[in-house]
Order: sequence, then structure tokens, then C-alpha cells
Amino acid sequence: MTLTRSMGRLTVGLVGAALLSAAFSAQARELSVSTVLSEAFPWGQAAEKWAELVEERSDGELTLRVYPNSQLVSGDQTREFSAMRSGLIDAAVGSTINWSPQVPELNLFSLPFFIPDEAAVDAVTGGEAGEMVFEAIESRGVIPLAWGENGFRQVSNSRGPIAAPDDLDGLKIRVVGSPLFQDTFNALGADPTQMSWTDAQPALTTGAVDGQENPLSVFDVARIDQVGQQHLTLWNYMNDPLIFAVNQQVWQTLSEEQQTLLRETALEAGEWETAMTREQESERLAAIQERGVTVTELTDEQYQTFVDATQSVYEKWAPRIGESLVEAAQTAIDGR
Ligand code: X2X
Repeated sequence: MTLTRSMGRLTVGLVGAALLSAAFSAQARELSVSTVLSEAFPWGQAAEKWAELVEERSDGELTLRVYPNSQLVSGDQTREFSAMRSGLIDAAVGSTINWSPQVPELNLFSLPFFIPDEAAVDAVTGGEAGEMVFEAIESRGVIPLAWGENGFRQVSNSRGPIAAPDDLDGLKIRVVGSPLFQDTFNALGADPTQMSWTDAQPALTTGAVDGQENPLSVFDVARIDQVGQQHLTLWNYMNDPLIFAVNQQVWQTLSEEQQTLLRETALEAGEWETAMTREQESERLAAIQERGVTVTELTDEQYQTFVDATQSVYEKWAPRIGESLVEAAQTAIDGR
């Protein structure tokens, strides 16, 4: 009887505290931020930078706590967006690839050989197409704040140099994200298999898969060369932007001042990380080559054979992404 009564009081106390904190959103508040990669990588550093800037400027009112390695979704990175939308995660610095199963518009960035260089990335994310992508995210219950960059993705494998689609023939390639990746690698004659980053590393080590695709920073930091990936082809087949975002209900409980703070610091952290990622590319490539990895660069003609081989993917996916979005991106790319 006494126990029941005191438990009742405790419950009332907890509920009261929750109500109080919701009512006075200006009081100290901690938000969880999910990332796939840790601070050993530029991606994790982007989230840490965001947290640092918020810490510095909020006088302890607002804290971002970063949870790396997809731990808030038990390693299943393609569930990150759903978890953020449902409020299981407050915020994230996430990849367009990992969120594309829930936000089909994000497949724009995964269209093979569509966004060829950094100027094209900036023209797309910084213009009308970028706004359309942000609207698509917001319409699904998540507030996007800023862009970052995981980088241009390059393909590696353990068998031999890749300079033509034929060289991918039958190779088991680990991919992640939406079915678009299956289509791209099938079109190239490879044998793609979808798995999380957590599962990818053991699969490369045991030889269960022959190859993978990731930006140079990931190849370098994760020491992909040590798991048998001795051949790397620079083909810039897609760029993988990162997006800083917050759950909509959480956003609405923040004061206007806190919202401005979160947005400004996300923009700053994103610009900082994008510039750093790009600056480090050449030294990373040199480090990878020094470890004995064979690096293949494509001639214009070789590049074109990959573009031609994946044309069907563009045709199948442009309508799913939205023709008007693809057109806006194309216009931005042409005008860069
Ligand atoms: O899983 C990957 O390949 C990674 C780490 O690049 C992403 O999360 C998209």
C-alpha cells in the first residue's frame, strides 16, 4: 500500500518534470545526434563540430550528444531517417544514401555519373534543386538545416583494376541504401549485395564480397586496403552529401533563439567539414597509393563507357525521383 502510494507520487513527479521541461523549453536540454561514421572520419567530425559550436554559444542551455556508428539504430543505417522521424532520435548528420529509402527524392544524388564534380554538387545543393530536396525532407516530418559532404564515391575491389564495365563482370560488390544501387551495379554486369557498413567490413575481410564503393576519406581512415582492396578506380560516379537535420516535434519545442542557433551552427559546421573533406582528397589519395593500392584513373573515353552502360538507371529512376527535381538539378549543373 505504502509502496504503491509512493510509486504513484514518483510517477506524478516524473510526469510533472516532463511537462515542466516541455513548457519551459528555454531550460537546459540535451538532444541526441546520430551519425554512421565516428569522429575518426570527416563525417563524425562534422557532428562533433556542430556539438562544439552549440556548446560554446548556448551557455549550456542546449547540448548535442553525438552517437556514432549507427548505434541508435543497432547498426542499421537505412533506418536512421525513420528513427529520427518517429522521435527515437532527436537529430542526425546523415547521408542522402541512407535516407533515400524513406525520401525517394534523395536518390537524385545517387544517379550514376549525373553530378560530375564539386562545382556541380554546389550548384545543385545551393540552388533550387537543393531547396526542393529540403522541402521533400520537411514534408516527411524532419527539419533539414544544412549540407555537409561524405565525398565522391570511388569503387575498389580485390580482383583487378577496373577501367571498363567488363572489368566488373560478376564481381560481388557491397552496396548500401536504396534499390537504385542494385540497378546501377547490375547494369554494369556486377553482382551487387546490399548490407550495412557494420556488416561490410567483415564481409570484405572474409572475401564474402570482392569490392565496395566509398569516398577516399572512408577508404583511407577505415584502412580498406588492409582487407584486401588492392585496386581502386577513381570514377566519381556519385557524390554523397550529408544533411544536418532535426525531428520536427523536437524542433517545435525549441525557442526561436535556439532554432536560429542550431541552424547557424549546422551551416557553419557543414561548410567547415565540406571544405576540409575536399582539401584532404589529394593527400588521402597519395597515402592510399603509398600503401601499394593500384589506382586507376579513367580517360574520357573509358568514363563514357560507364555513362553509357548505366543510362537505363537514369531513365528508370528520374520519374521516381521526380522529373521536375531532376530537371532543376540538370539546369544547375549545366549552368555551373
Ligand atoms: O555505408 C557506407 O558506405 C557509408 C559509411 O559511406 C554510408 O553510410 C553511406
